[in-house]
Amino acid sequence: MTKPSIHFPKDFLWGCATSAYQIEGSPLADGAGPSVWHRFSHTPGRVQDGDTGDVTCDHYRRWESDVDLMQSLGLNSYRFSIAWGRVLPEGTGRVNAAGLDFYERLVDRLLSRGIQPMVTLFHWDLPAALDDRGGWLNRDIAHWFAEYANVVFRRLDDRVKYWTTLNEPWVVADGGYMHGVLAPGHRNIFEAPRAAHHLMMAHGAAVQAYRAVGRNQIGLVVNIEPKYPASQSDADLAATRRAEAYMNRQYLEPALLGSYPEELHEVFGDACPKWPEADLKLIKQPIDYVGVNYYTRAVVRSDPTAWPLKSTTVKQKQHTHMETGWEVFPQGLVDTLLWIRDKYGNPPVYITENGACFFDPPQVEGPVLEDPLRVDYLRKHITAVHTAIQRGADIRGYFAWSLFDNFEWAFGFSKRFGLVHMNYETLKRTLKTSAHFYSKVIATNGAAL
Ligand code: NCW
Ligand code: CA
Repeated sequence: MTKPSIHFPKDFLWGCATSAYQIEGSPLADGAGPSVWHRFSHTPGRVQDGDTGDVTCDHYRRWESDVDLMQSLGLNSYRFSIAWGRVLPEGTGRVNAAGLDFYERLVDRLLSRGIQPMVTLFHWDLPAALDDRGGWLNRDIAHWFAEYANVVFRRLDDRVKYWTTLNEPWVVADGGYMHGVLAPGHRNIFEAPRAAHHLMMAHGAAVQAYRAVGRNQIGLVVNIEPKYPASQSDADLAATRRAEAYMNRQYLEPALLGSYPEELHEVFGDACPKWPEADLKLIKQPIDYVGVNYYTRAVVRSDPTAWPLKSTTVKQKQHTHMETGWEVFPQGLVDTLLWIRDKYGNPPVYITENGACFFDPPQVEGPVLEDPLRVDYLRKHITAVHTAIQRGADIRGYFAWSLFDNFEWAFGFSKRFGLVHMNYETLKRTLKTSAHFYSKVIATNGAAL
């Protein structure tokens, strides 16, 4: 018996994803203004081993050969982000032509190689000048973001079909304002829900701006980590709902339904603000797709001593874990995609990130680096996407995170997610087995799984 071969819909997008600060390097080149990540990484103690994005993959200078590399892998799409501070060095006001030119050349080269760009406007590198004005804590940021978005739309919407406002607003609010492990490094339960709300207002304002000038598709990218109760006790079930409201529904619900989950009151307590109806109206703009970043799940147990959620994640020892500590759980991707299908009216969905962080075994010899755990991860998760499609979820594309190993935020270069290995001394790019595997999956539209 051979298993029936898998085929994805015609016109399915197969891509890889990256972000500006993680791969570009040259963060201040050609008139760019510094970002909060530039500041944060240059603050001693903030990033592991003192790593910074000053050079990283040097993509800012190697973009041409990097696009050739993507073409050689057979990608039909590529998801990247624009550094706000390259386009508007002070965040608002003066446009830096050289910054826009860089992205325009990149888009043109991608298109000339048959690769559709999917452009993210914000993947965490807020201009430092705006942080000085309060950053995500200042309500005005919705206007600042729409101004920036508008500049980019006017220049590139004739060629870019897929736009994203924000990447993973939860990570910005939680890592940047609640726990302080990501830029700008605040740890304040009163700030986190404000930052989250202003992120969502910025999303809404940018979508609104897009409807005035844009002709194509715009969406929001959220990280979804499905939550499963550790037991059926009332306490564990309630803890699971809290965790899921905080991480997953806090962003999808206002964007798609126009309200915040009730459970946020239990999460934030006295720090839970009440927002004007007009804000929620702004946030709930019709969007063309939902972008889902999926890596792992969490099994949740109630724990009254744990700040701030009063719950903890129970490690599932029977399963493989990534170097980030994340459990490998492909069924969670099926569950997530079916949950979105059912809860939000089956919107078009792109898997905008999915991938694995493992140490690559040392290269013995030859041009290829073996990464069997990553191959296994990709095979199981892409198969999960196919299962969800067969059950009626409207999935339009899949982007592997990441094209190369890169600057993994507070972990610096210690964590590798790439299908292509990066030698940070020589900047040589070497394909891993996972890159070859993914290439075959694309070439056969899934049959090689
Ligand atoms: S949430 C997260 N990631 C990885 C990142 O490379 C990508 O930019 C994100 O969209 C892969 O997918 C998302 N990384 C979280 C980093 C948290 C670091 C916390 C450090 C604590 C010491
Ligand atoms: Ca290092």
